Amino acid sequence: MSKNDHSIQISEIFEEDLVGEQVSLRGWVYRKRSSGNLVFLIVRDGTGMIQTVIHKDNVSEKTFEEGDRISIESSLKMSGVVREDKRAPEGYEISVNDLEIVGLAKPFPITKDQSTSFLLDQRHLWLRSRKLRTIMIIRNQVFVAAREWFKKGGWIEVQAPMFVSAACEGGATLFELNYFENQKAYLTQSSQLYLEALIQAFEKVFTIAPSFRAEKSRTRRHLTEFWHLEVEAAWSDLENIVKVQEELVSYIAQKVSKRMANELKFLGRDPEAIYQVIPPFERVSYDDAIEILQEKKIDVQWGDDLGTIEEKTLTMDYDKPIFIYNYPKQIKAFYHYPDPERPEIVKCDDMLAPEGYGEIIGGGQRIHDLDVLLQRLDEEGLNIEDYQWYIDLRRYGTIPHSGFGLGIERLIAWICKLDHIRDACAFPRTTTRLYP
Ligand code: NSS
Repeated sequence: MSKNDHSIQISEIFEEDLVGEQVSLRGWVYRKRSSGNLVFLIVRDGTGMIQTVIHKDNVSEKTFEEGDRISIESSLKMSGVVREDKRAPEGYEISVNDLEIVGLAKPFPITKDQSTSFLLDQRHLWLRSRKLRTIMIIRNQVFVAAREWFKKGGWIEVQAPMFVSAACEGGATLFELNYFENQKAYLTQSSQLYLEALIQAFEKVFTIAPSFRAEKSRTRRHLTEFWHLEVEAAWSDLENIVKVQEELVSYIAQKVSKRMANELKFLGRDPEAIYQVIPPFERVSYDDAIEILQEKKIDVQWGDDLGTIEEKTLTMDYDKPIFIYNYPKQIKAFYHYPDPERPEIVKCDDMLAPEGYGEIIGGGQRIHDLDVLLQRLDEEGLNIEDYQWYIDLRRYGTIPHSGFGLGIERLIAWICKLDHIRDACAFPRTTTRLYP
């Protein structure tokens, strides 16, 4: 490679005027086509794709041979001159004058029309596909936008442990493992209980971390390992935390729709529809939700949990998320704050995304009274010893507080209009998938 080359990333070709300039780039072969004296390579790097052409008359014999034998997904370094070319997919082309194969690829196993399970087995390679790269780049913007929103509001980012000694969301979905000296440990289902400790030092905290659920349910919206954005705020009640939820989700939706408009379009999602996700979101009490469902002839009684069909029916007439609030105590975890005027319900909320995507957030106000908490733990048959540190928080300067957890993959599945939650993350973990 010549020393004076301007080394670039592909996106720079579209952003800067480099026509006529000699450039060098590194990447992978996405597509290849040859005809006589010409080899066309579509080259991909971390920022984009560009058509390149190797003309036998313009290069050394060795370079042409390299171009001729290079295979799909081989890695390469090349130099050439940027040309404007209306026929090239992106309007630019590189006329190659030097090429070096870095890693010659074996015949790439992924071709057209392969089964979902084959593609999942080849996930480590399939991540190079346009669809998955597009989703992952949007996913990145979801993280970026979320952190921006928290930064603007003065929230503190914290981290909780992944190994825990007790359940947050009930024993049925706990992953158990052997810790040292015959101790049992579990993989965390939620960082919430730890965030409740941290707010007593920092007041407004959030974390973005994996959570684990041994969910037997094989659905389009359950993973066994998912990324969980969790928020906890001191001096905060249900209405307060509901506002935080709608502002956060709206901010992410607006930023992603603006910054990732082309990517969303490629996935079949109209960015404008996501841009319109602006507060306030409709608030429907659980009581009303049951009535609405019964009117729509759904077989559901007060006290039942809301499943996929119920959530889909409730959100059918909306094009942005809605809240269902104040669920019956018996279908919610022990930590929810019972309404003092109606102790059979708790001050909690779920945010449901439209178009059948369903619950993307679960949250609410927490019990801050020591005796009420002890009573709820007892009612749920939980071992008080396992929760002593958590109970302590009510002994030393307790405060009203609330929080929530947002499932990152569920949010992405809805924003990107995906058929299945597993495509919202790079290496999905489900009941039947642990490889690659
Ligand atoms: O069980 S949640 O409804 N609530 C909690 O875990 C609270 N402890 C969070 C908190 O208040 N800090 O889960 C919260 C969200 C839920 O709305 C989903 O969006 C997501 O976490 N979630 C999942 N996503 C993917 N797969 C599975 N299995 C899953 N379970 C929950």
